[in-house]
Amino acid sequence: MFRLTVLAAFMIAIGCLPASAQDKAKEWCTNAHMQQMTSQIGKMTDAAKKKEAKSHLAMSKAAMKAKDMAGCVKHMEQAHQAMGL
Ligand SMILES: [Cu+2]
Repeated sequence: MFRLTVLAAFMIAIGCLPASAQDKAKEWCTNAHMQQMTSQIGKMTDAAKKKEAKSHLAMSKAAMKAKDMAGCVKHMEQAHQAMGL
């Protein structure tokens, strides 16, 4: 029952996002992408931008864990920006 409630809340959170954000959430808000981001940030040479990217990635990860897909996408976009993507 609890699992169902969590799943339902998740579906609602996804459903509230615009279609483009839903696609982004599916692509970015995954453990695989988080790992990819961590390794890419590790290769950055600009210390200030690296720190910025890291902090946005941490917030994106936290949002993902909280099933906050809108927040996850928002912070991921900011992390990408700091990385110059
Ligand atoms: Cu990313």
